[in-house]
Amino acid sequence: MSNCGGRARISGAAGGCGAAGGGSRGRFADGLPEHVAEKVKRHPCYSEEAHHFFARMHVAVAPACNIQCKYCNRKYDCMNESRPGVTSELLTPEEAVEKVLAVGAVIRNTTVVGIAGPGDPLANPRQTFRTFELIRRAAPDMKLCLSTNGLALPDYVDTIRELGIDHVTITVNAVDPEVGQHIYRYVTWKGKLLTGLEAARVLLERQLEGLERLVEAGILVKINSVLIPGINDLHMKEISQTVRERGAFLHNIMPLIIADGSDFEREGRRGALPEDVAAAQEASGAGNRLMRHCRQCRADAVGLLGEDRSKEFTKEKFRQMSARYDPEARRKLHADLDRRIEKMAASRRAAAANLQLRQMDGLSPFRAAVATSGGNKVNQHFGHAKEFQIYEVSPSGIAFLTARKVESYCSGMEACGDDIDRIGEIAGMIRDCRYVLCTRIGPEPESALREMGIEVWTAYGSIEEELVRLAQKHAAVHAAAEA
Ligand code: CLF
Ligand code: SF4
Repeated sequence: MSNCGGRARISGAAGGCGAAGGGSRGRFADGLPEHVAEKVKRHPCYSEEAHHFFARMHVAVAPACNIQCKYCNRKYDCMNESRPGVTSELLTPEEAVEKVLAVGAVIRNTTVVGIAGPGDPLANPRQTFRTFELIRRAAPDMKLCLSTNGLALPDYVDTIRELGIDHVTITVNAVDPEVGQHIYRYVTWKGKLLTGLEAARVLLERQLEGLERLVEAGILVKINSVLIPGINDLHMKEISQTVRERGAFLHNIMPLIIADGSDFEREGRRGALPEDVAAAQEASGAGNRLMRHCRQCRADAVGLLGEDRSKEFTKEKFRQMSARYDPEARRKLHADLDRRIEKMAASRRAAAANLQLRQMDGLSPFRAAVATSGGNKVNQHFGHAKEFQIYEVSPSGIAFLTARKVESYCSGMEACGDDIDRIGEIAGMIRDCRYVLCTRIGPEPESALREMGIEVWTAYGSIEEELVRLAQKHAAVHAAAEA
């Protein structure tokens, strides 16, 4: 398995790779066995590089849940993989397959179908497995992915393997029942409602048993952990170590977002901040085995991780779609995207080499926020950006740190009023950055950013190439200031 450097480092010299082993064949070979590399190379959640090009979709077929997390309001989707406050349109297995064929026909770079709710997929085994079975027959080029709280997992490992489900996520928020007892209101187990320590102990035993058995069966397992300030923030390192020892492939530390109507809202708890997550990631020591590009998507998510196209595929809409699911056209596109990932990897290696040269000029490290809608390009107007990808540039390379969602202040449909409050909120989200890269920006936001010490770099093109150009300017300015 991969043993590359930390922070999904994009550096040839560091031998680094993406969150799950990078995107190029060479870099897969650096750390991952071939069969594992094959599994992750088109999975946007398991490979940081793949997520720029390949999309996933979720089908919401699983309404029930068998536990009650204190951060969850069950009016909405399961929060172990979803942002709070989102309600998905429930589908039958047959409708789900119809949707998969419609999405796969229109968004041909969709390579993964996940079931992540709206409740727990394994608390709804009939619907979940029937759906996977139908998809496997109708669209065998789709990878199958499952996300669960893990309570029922040991009972279904054989079924998961037999159905060819290659990727499973387990949400593990504690590896000590003393901690877990503060996270779960109850667990329903063998017809009983368990609470407190006993509930947390049973859930943990089942999660770890499920993890070990999946690993034995050769299935890649990702662990999601919801970081809850004051409860498990300092416990993340232990979680990371415990699950890695048992063979988990990847650890994803997700910030708690307080859901309306949840126990945690009533308790007056606060959500996790980007700095809480960064500190936990740093402490976990999981290095490249950390997922840093999760977008906490919806149980009916569609599209690249950074975009949400679910509204284009409501039941009413996908039923009327006539586009044909074309396996050959999909195969060609996927091969083409593989080549673009290769190109991106080469460009990252070149960037790393270039930055090493710049070290002679005294390049001081800096962070940059990139406005992008995917494709590994700077390609968004500042006001249209719905997220910023945060990179750190230093003499040892370019490191992808994380993606931060924002609410864009300009729809592009009409003159945007340069909403100062919204601009301030966005600037606050990227305040640790020295630069922002975007295709264009208005004078108001540019001056608001400058007041915060953030400079604007307008460009259109490869993120690495633009970051290298920016680094050259940054180093020159630095050298002039020193002189
Ligand atoms: Fe979906 Fe999850 Fe599979 Fe991905 S999501 S079931 S592993 S296909 Fe991905 Fe979304 Fe983060 Fe989940 S960005 S919330 S990690
Ligand atoms: Fe909610 Fe998901 Fe927890 Fe169930 S497992 S209570 S649906 S967050």
